[in-house]
Amino acid sequence: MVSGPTVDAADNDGDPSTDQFIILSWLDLAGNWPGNVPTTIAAVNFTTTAGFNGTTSVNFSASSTPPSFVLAPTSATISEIPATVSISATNANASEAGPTDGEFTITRSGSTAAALTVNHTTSGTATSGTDYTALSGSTVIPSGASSAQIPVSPIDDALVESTETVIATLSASADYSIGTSNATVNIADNDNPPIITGLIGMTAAAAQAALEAAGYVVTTSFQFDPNATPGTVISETQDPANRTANLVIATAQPTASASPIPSLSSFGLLLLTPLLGLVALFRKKR
Ligand SMILES: [Ca+2]
Ligand SMILES: [Ca+2]
Ligand SMILES: [Ca+2]
Ligand SMILES: [Ca+2]
Repeated sequence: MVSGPTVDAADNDGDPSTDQFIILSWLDLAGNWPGNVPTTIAAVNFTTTAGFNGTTSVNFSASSTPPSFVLAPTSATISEIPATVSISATNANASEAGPTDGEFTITRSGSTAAALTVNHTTSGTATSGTDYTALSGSTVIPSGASSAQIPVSPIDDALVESTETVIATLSASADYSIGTSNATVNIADNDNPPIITGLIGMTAAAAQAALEAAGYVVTTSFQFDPNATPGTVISETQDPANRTANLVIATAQPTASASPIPSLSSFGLLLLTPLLGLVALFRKKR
């Protein structure tokens, strides 16, 4: 290269500050021609500036040519394809216990020459700033790197909660296109519900509501009980560590009856026994 780059008075791209030129070589065509035409007079590497996307042209011209010679230039085009960025959960299991961080990772395709800022938003059932330290909303993939990590740091509170989600979603930008746009980190809870007392004798609905409000998942089973009002709780178990509770609910005492069934070839006697349910005894008709 003889000289440059030098700011050019031309404006080929709508931005007069960016046009530059370089002088590659002076050739003495009358004397020491370096070889047969076409010939290589220089190899030039172009690097696009950070944030450049799209295409631009490189034009060639000769400041003078000797008689009977012309330069027949063809423009070159430089294209920059925006990186494709994706997000994944490289540790999807965060926990209040510890606390133990989760982690998102943003990766990019293509050149790593320049740093790339990737913007993102958060959603999910976990509350930003309450259940976990709020994410900044933008992450820089440094120059020379093809990925960057985003830690998700749970805040260990005393609330009984279910496992909650943090969803990070990449935001659109002219600087990149988006591949996988979102990922989820789960935050496990570590708080046990208290034992709830006084449930026996309550209605099933009231007892279930009290347990669920405390953080239990409630199952129910049923039992004949001649001494209890149908629909009331007659016994219960609670397992705070597993957040489960089972309510045993009294059902109506069925009316005992016994009748032969003459149209069939057998007759039966139905015995209804409290607590043990329905027992049917049959005897073959002779
Ligand atoms: Ca929460
Ligand atoms: Ca929480
Ligand atoms: Ca906790
Ligand atoms: Ca909690």
